Amino acid sequence: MSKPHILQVGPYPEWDEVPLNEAFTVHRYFDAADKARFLADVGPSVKGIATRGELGATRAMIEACPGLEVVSVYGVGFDAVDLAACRERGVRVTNTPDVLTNDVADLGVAMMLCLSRGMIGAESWVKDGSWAAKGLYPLKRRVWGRRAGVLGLGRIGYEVAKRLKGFDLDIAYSDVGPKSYASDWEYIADPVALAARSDFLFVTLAASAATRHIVGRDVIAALGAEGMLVNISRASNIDEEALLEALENKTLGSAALDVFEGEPALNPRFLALDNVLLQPHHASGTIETRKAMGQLVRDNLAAHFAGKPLLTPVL
Ligand code: 8YV
Repeated sequence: MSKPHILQVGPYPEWDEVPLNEAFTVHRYFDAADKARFLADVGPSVKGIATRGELGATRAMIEACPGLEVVSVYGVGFDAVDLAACRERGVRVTNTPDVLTNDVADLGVAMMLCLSRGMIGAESWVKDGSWAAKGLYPLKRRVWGRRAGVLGLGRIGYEVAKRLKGFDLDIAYSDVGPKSYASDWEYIADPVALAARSDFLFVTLAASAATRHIVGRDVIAALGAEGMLVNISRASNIDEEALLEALENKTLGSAALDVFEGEPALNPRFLALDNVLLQPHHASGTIETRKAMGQLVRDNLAAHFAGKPLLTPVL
């Protein structure tokens, strides 16, 4: 039996490339010099798209593949997939929820600890000889006992809150409604009010058109000069211009960010700041989790082409 043709939008680790190529005829979009021409050439044979969370699948890509049946996303976030285009053509969409939840939550909490305690600067202080030459490292801010807000108490937000509880933080959250599984934590519907009572504000919302810039000037102002914003979701959830201005003017204390508009080419203004911790969108980036994500991408494709139910359907 001939192998289904797959359009692979971005690279995967070797341990995923090998089994993907065994099971499918793979067309590597990211290697193509002339993307439009490549799509015109291979599109008619493509039945499935394997993509990454941040790359998704555009309408142009979807429309270039008239026989497309399924899009399998390596990531929980599917905001970069044109769902309307998929719906119009009856294309199924899958993602990789659950397997990455704990790693993403770990990185969010690690960023809070690292930035609050000044660990990056402290290491430089040791390595560049400042400790010996200048003496003690400047004092930083405590984490335990302070107030944390979690904006979006889905799977990842819940795991963040659970971890914060271990650090004796006073936790509140915001979501479309109170959650039955969060009775220990205060529910605050309004993100501005949540920010106003938080020292640390975690953004853990699934991104969509409805959540675009949900963290705007008002939320950032409410978090204030002593507050820290932690984003492990998508850049589109934050008004990045307002964030940069607030960090530059010090009307926001600090920000720990794993995601950026236009990443990996982030706004160079971020690089000049001394009140940020910048990470290269790697909250799910552990070997264990990425192996599980790759497996789930392939299992969803295999299930679809075997006529079986999808494991983790989005559409
Ligand atoms: C991945 C992600 O970094 O799950 C998501 O939505 O953004 C991340 O886990 C990304 O999808 C890998 O390309």
